[in-house]
Amino acid sequence: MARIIGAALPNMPWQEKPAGEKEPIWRFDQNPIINRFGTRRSNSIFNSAVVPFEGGFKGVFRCDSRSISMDIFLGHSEDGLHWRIEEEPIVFTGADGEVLRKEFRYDPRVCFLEDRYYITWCNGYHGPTIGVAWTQDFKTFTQLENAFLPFNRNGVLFPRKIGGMYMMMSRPSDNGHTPFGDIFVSQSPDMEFWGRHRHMMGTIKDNSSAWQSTKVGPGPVPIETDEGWLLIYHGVLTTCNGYVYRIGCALLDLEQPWKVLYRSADYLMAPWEPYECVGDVPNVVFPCATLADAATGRIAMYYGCADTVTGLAFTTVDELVNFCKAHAL
Ligand code: BMA
Repeated sequence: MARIIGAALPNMPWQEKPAGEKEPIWRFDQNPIINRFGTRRSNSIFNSAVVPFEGGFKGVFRCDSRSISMDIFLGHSEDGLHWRIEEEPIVFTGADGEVLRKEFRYDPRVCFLEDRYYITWCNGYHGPTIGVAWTQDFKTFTQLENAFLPFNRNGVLFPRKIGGMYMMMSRPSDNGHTPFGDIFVSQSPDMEFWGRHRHMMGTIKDNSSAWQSTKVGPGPVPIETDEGWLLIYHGVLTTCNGYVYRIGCALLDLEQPWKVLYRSADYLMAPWEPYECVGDVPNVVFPCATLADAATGRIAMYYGCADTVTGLAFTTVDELVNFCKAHAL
């Protein structure tokens, strides 16, 4: 039995695995939990992050507007299922105006680390790079320096220091729809200066796992387990009709997380349901957050569906660890 190292979260959303279900992860039976009309001006709400906060939940949501501007918005929920999303994007404060300069913001992750919640997102600064900010109360938000030079996407923090350093995964990219991409992990003593970049995980170019042959990118903040860091990530295949985004999982070494212990050859989840196959960008499942209960091993995963709506799926630490090992590359 694998064990989550972390806090108990008895009030997280949960549904038992349906009788007869063969998959290692199962969708909430009322998906999608957030439709495209979550705010007055939204075109789509997807690729979003959720954390427990003061007995309830806070979220940072990617809402694309009716003019198709991309920004991140605060959301509030008692149960993790029903959300009230604010009408105006999050306002950040920061010392240097250059840091606050924004072209666009999307695909947020939220990571509780030490005494605060760090938000990382794809931040437009002469092209996409990784924005970083923190909050302690979800009322004021302090933006720090961008972690990297452009072009980069999918900045995802580890939830504690490792070897005395903060660690962040990212996926260097180009300025467009990037037809390549590997996951790297970088270290920082202070959340500002990032270095010691290590290659973690590349694409699979042979026939053994083609769903992740074009690019891969880290998804939610990794979950610490006694078997290693549990990483849920996305993998992309190029087809004659464009990209298909699927979800896989891997176990990383606890002390040297750029070392992959197990990685699934089979995808964990793929766009199968109509709301995942049809939308503004068809055939996309894109995970950005999990909630986990260390007492029971339950995991709830929030994911964007077809770049249009937000879905929720359930699994357990045992299901994922066994899956990584059973189908290891
Ligand atoms: C990626 C990002 C994601 C998006 C995905 C599929 O490059 O832009 O936000 O979900 O493409 O369109």
